[in-house]
Amino acid sequence: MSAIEVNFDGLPGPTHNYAGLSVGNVASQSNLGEVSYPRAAALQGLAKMRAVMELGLVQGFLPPPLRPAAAALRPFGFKGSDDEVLAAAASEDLGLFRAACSASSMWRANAATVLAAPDTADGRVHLVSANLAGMLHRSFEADETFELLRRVFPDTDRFCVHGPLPSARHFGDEGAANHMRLAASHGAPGLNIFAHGELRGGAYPERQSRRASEAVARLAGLDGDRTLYALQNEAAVQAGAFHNDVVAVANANVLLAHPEAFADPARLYGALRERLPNLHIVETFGVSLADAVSSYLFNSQLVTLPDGHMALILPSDVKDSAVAWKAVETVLAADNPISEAVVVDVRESMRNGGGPACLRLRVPVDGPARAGIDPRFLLTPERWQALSAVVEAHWPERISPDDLVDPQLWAQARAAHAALEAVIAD
Ligand code: SUG
Repeated sequence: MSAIEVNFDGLPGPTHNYAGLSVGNVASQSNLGEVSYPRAAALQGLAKMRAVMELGLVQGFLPPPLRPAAAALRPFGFKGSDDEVLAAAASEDLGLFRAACSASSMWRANAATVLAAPDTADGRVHLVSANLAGMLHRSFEADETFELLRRVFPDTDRFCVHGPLPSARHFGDEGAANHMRLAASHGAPGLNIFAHGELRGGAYPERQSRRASEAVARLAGLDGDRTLYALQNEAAVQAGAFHNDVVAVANANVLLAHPEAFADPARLYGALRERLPNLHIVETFGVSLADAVSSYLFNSQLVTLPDGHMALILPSDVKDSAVAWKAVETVLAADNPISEAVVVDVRESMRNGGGPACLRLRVPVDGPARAGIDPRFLLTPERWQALSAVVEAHWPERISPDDLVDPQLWAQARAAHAALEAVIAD
């Protein structure tokens, strides 16, 4: 089997809510305090996974960790049973408590940076768990993600799963959201592009540090000649594109990018063209940074279909924006490998700043590596049905901000988590 890419989608967890936790994330901030619909969020996520499977692609999923995370609160001095810990945190430090309730693990593009086997020194796929040090609620995910990835990729002859970098702002690492790979095909040696921020004093935090990207490249043993670092454009970060995957997406030999994504696009594109002669750089014009951030046009998944063409998997919000949809039509009509647009509804995730590309972690594998993935995390129609049934039975229909402190919600979330684990173990 030739090399393919498996998309592992994060399943939105039963505590999905709008607590406005992410400073600099326009959607998260503007939906603060709104009622959320966790069951709909998970079913939308599952429908997207199904749509990708139906394109003939291999689809995986990653379950959410248990939330609220009483364990994450204990280091702050809260004691007693899990309910006692949660109740004390809710009354003494509501912000910390809310961070422990977030279902933000659904955005698995932030789980890890994945380095393809043809690019690494030892020929294994390397996954470097992200520390997500820039946001408190997201930093709680890092160790659990490391554990989960070791479970999903147990074959150490094919995969090397690294723990997160030390958790400090100096090493802020947001995983695959700030990494792109370009190559003649998934199985060919690639160019690894790390898009990073810098402390420039803007109002919104720059989450990915260059030092972290360099450490990731070092850990995987990437070839320095084929590794590029690109500074994100400050205007893009301050417009809400703190993750580069909100303004650019790459697949094989195609890069679709907003003209203002990078601080120095001419230098980056020149370096890429020099190293990859059959590269297509697809730029859109007439879409402002604000349009890009509100529609998440560039947060589409760009995937290679079994017939070799590429499809863009877009959030329905792109269809709602005349200017973004016009850009899609222009891209489809132009001379490039992108021939199809698939529209998915991931509105619950979008309202917290997560589009189709945020929801998935892409893992390039050849035949033996694919066989080394724990099959319980790969979707079949039957497993998809079983997951949907668990969600229907256990995920709360709606959560309003006050519900988060209700012990009944905590009990429901624990039952949902146990039921999901039972399906995985089956
Ligand atoms: O880290 N939202 C996420 C969205 C992540 C988007 N991921 C990518 N672009 N790859 C974040 O800001 C909101 C949670 C809240 O407000 O409750 C949140 O964490």
